[in-house]
Amino acid sequence: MGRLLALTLAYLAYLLAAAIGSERQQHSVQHGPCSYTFILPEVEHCQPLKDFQVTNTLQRDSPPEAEPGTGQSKPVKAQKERPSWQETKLESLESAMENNTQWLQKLENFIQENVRSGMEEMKRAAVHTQTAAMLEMGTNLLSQSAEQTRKLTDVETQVLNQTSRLEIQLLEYSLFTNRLEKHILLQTQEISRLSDKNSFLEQRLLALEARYGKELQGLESEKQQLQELLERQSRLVSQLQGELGSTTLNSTSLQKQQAVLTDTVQQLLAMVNHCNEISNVPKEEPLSFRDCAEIRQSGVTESGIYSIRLPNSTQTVKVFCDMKTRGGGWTVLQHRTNGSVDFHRGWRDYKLGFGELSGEHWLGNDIIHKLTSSQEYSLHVQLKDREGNEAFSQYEHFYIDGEENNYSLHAEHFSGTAGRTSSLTHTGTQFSTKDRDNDRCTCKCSQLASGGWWFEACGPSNLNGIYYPASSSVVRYNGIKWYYWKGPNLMATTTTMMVRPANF
Ligand SMILES: [Ca+2]
Repeated sequence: MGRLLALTLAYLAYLLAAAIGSERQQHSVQHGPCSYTFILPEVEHCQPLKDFQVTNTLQRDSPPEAEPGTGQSKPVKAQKERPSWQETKLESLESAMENNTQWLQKLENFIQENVRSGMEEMKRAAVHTQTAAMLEMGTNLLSQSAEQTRKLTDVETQVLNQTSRLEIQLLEYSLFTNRLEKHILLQTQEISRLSDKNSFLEQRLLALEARYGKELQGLESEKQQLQELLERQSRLVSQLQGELGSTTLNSTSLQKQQAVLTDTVQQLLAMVNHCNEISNVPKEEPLSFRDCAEIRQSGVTESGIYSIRLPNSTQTVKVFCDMKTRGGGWTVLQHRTNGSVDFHRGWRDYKLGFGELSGEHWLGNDIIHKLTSSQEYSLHVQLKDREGNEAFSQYEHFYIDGEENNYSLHAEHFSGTAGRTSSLTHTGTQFSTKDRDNDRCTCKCSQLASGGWWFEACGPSNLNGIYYPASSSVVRYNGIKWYYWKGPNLMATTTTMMVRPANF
């Protein structure tokens, strides 16, 4: 194709040159339907150079057939034959013309073939492209059609389903309506039957009323008589009930009199007991002593129950005074001897005191606080084991705080024979009972060890633990304890805690 284009361009250039030189001498040649015009060189008006040779301005497809010895023989021949140069020129032009004609025919053929083949190729390509586009469009249309068909099918299915549901519902409604109609019919029949029966019964009732009207009147008068009789009987019953009530009252008053008599007898017995007790108790001192020490200092030497007036208070309390131990004058705070009193008690009991002054008792934390905080007191702890061995622990400075500080313990300057180390916990330990846990244990010592005491966690002593008899052989951890004397468990022990002014 490139070559074809070059040839075409060359030919066009030639045609252009011919047009430019149209004023010059032209020669036209008709070849079939085509005509060709040529411009011939005008040699007659110019003097050619020596080395210039006029040649055909047109190029041949192939070089002219070589004539042997043409180059050198031409001038010779010209000289020999001397044909006119125009004839020669004409001949050469004719031959060139022929060559050109042939060349143009070839070119035309070539162009026609190329055009034909190009057109066919273009047609084929166009057909191919169109076919592919058509195929693609067809495919798209098919797929769209399939999609639409599927959607239509879905819609159709839904409509069918809906329709069938509606049909079923309609059927059910019609069945229900039929049943209702039947039921209504039956009810209507029943109502008519009942109304018939009702009218029949009404007629019968009217007949019966007419028939039994007289009998009814008789019965009513009889009923009135019976009512009157019933009222009379009721009045009689009321009278009888009144009589019964008065009889019961008499019985109750008799029972009350009996109870009063019993009380009187008990009071008399109590008075007799009290008189006996008073006769046993030594003569009380005037209520001006603040503790047993003052009573002892007043000359009293017999142990027993005495009244004292608490310091800075008008309150008088009864206490047991030990007038024998180490010079006497001891106010007893606590005493255990036989286990007759339960010491596993709550906060309030330990606050106010409990037990028998002449026997086992706890004087009471409020009294102990008021007494020991009024001046400096010593504490004496007297112990006796089940074999009768005695020992003591003494604290020269002793007092307890008030309830606001949970009766905290203060006991210092220890001495004595009941262990080389003090069994009382250190200063500041608070008092705990089973219902008031003030110890330093995550447990509740008062519940574990029993009784109320200055438990730390839970500490080496508890003189308010459970009193175990001498026969007990198992070691208990909730019994009476004064650890540094006899270990964790004292049995059948006698204990006494008592205070006396430090300067006694
Ligand atoms: Ca605790």
